[in-house]
Amino acid sequence: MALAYIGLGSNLSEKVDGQIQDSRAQLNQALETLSLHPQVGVVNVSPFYQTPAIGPGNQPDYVNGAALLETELTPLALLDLLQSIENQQGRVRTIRWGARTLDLDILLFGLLVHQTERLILPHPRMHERGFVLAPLVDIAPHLCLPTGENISELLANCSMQGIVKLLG
Ligand code: A4P
Ligand code: MG
Repeated sequence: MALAYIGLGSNLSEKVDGQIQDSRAQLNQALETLSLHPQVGVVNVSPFYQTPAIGPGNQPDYVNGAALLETELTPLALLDLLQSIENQQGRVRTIRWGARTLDLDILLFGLLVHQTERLILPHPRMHERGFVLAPLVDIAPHLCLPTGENISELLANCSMQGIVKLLG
C-alpha cells in the first residue's frame, strides 16, 4: 500500500442533469469517486482555497485543494484513474494551462522520483506554487520532498497574493 498526495483544481463549472456544478462541487465529486474505488482510500482532505489563475488569457479564479490517498495502484494506474475522472467530469483539453472543470495531479507518490513523458514525480512545479503548497501544508506540514526540502519552508518562499482559504 502506497501513500500518494494529489492536487485538485477547477476553474469552470459544468451542467450536470440541468444543475450547475461549481468548482467546489467538482472537487468534492472527484473525491467521492476516488473514495468509491476499491483500490483507493481517501485518508485526508485539505480545506479548499480560491486562487488567481496562472495561465493564458483572462480566466476565472480556481478552487484548489489537496488530498492524501492510500492506494494499491501503481503510479501509472493512479494517473489513468485520475485522468478518467477528469474526463468523466467534462474535462476538455484545448490549450496548456487553459481553464478546466477538473485537474487532478499526482504531487507525490511516496518518495518516488520518476521521469517519463506521461508522468513526472514529484510534480515538477509543486515546489514553487502557493496554490499547491498551501492546502498540502494544511494536511502535512512536516512533509518533505525526496530532495529533503520541507513543504512548509517552500511555502514560506511562495507568493500567496490573492490566495484565500475558503470556509466550510
Ligand atoms: N503529467 C506528468 N506528470 C504528471 C503528474 N505528476 N500528475 C502529464 C498529473 N499529470 C502529469 O496534463 C498534461 C500531462 O501531464 C498529462 O497528460 C500527464 O500525462 P493535463 O492535466 O492534461 O494538462 P495541464 O494540467 O494543463 O498541464 P500541466 O503542464 O500539468 O499543468 P499544471 O502545471 O498542472 O498547471 N492556476 C491556479 N490558480 N490553480 C491551478 O490549479 N493549474 C494549472 C495547471 C495552471 N494554472 C493554475 C492551476
Ligand atoms: Mg494536470
